[in-house]
Amino acid sequence: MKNVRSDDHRTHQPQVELHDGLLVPSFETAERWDHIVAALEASEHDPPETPDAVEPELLAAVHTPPYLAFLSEAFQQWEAAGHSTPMIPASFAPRPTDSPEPADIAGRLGYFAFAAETSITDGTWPAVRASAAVARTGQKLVSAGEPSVFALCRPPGHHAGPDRFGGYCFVNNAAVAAQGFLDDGADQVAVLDVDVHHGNGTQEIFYDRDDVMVASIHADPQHCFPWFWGHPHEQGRGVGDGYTINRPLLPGTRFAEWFSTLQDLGRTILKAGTDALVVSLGVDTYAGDPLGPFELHTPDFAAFGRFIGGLGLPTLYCMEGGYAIEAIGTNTVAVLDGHEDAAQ
Ligand code: SP5
Ligand code: ZN
Repeated sequence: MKNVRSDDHRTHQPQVELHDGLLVPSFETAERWDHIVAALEASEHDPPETPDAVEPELLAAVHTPPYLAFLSEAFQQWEAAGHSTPMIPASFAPRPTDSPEPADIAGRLGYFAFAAETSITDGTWPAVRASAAVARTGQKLVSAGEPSVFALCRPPGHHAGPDRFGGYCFVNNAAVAAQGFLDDGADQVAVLDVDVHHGNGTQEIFYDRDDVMVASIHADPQHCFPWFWGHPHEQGRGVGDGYTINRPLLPGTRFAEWFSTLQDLGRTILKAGTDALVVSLGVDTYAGDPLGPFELHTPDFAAFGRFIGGLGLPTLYCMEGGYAIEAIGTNTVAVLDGHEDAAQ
């Protein structure tokens, strides 16, 4: 399977995150990307494709212009205010809000954030743009006839909503790809989100729409981040009613139950007349993951990939989470190899 990746992710170097009341070393690191690349290279995957820049208009189709302006200039405004520390939001706007966007950078930071574990640093914005470009380039390859492509996005994207960052995500790469499929001729797209955390950002971006189905299987938000989204009653709104599907499962869930739920989502996606599939591929469902309470093992990832390959849909995988650093590459490549086995 072709893969798309960019070294430009490396400028995003979050040092610390707020975790259980302490600033600890970031879980989301450049090293995650290195381990995935090492596993790709060890298993004879195609040499990488490098991305073309992502069109600003496409970013603006899934995010608001004020939010994109904030991301692009945040760290410079922070420095101009005399800071050199990472930007960590500490105050949050109610939603909905009638408040205008604050002028002060600390206020802007909270206005466009929903969680405090994610920091913005000097090189965040170029890395975020490169990550979206990786997704867009992968999507264009699939739209041009490549049966399946892996977009090695970093930072991840599925928690990023129209105008909020959090959960290590800034621009929603999967949403960029889904919108890109539509722009390039698809009528009906599905995003299948298998990261252990609910993809609240993707859900919010497409909540009112019937051209992108968003289906997510994740740890029950009663027990797991992002806490406030991902319940079964969240089903979409207006013409989008029925096009958001949430299947939360309890902490401790093992492969058998996870997979039967997933098969159900796969059938629903096929029935919707899907032309192209975006898989938000988090491997933080792994039993050894420090941030996910599910109990999947490496062979389970291969079985998952075989199932997706068997759906026979043009498929783009976008990398999301996965924090068991020693296993992230093996598990990710197990999915891709499983897919190729089934698709042949
Ligand atoms: C893309 C992605 O996987 N983002 C995940 C972001 C998770 N951030 C917050 C995690 C909070 C975990 N708290 C667990 C407490 C265990 N003692
Ligand atoms: Zn996750």
